[in-house]
Amino acid sequence: MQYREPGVLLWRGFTLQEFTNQLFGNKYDYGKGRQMPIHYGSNKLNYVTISSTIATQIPHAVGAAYSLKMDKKNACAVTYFGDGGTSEGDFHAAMNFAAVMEAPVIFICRNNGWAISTPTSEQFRSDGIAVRGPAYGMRSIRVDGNDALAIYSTVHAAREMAINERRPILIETLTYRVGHHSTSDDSTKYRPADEIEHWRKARDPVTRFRKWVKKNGWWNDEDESALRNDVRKKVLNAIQVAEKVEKPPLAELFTDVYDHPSSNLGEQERLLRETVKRHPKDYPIDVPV
Ligand SMILES: Cc1ncc(C[n+]2csc(CCOP(=O)(O)OP(=O)(O)O)c2C)c(N)n1
Repeated sequence: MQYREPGVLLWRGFTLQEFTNQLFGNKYDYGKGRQMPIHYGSNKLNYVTISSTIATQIPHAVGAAYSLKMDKKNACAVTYFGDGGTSEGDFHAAMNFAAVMEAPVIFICRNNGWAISTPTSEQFRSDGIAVRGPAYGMRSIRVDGNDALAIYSTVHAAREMAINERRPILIETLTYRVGHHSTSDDSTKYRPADEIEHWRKARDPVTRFRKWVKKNGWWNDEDESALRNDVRKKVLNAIQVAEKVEKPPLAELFTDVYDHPSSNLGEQERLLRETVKRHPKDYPIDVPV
């Protein structure tokens, strides 16, 4: 997973409280407070922890898919990445490995035109990403990434192919990153404001989907404001609960990587405990040692 796919987790049933526990790094966070915010993961929901290190998850997904194939499981792996991720060596190694080993994996590339401030024109000269699939020996589907229904039927078809034929497939979703890359980015510094406004107003995928469900009589303004109020309340409640939960024990900072912690790790733990003891005012008392 990259960092723009919390929707997959929501869809699979990750609760708002589970999201919030991760954001607050409290003792119920499955990552034990050791990751940056938004790095969710769930064993139960088969969702490998988000990786901000661009593209590292792509070969991992191919390995997972190959293992599913060896175990004759009726399942496939799915991995997500941006256009920026395709400029990494990991992407190319993963694509080739998947094609040669015929691993049942769906690669979903979210081509939103920008990798932070780098436009796709400075990243590749190919016609987007979809053409790379056949070059490696796998099929590709290019789809309008702002059309929710088109995405649904594309992924549905891709999953059938990956599982029934036990082969990889690449999906390129064409879209535009209307938001800044992150809260520390100001995208008006490197692209025209009217371009952003055009996509925000004329091409917004939520507006488009809303129009469709309204036209079919499945949704109206009252439904929408009721849903918004309900979700706002649930989010605020989840925050209030999560912020009161104590942090994971300090000892957890040093577990789960090595079977036998190395001597320098032991030294770091000793130094940390000394520091906490020496500066009791600077460390919250709710951190168990
Ligand atoms: C290996 C690595 N190199 C650089 C970065 C810094 N970085 C963070 S996001 C990003 C851009 C990724 O491109 P894309 O997925 O297209 O991004 P977005 O659409 O989110 O802007 C970069 C270069 C990183 N996280 N990891």
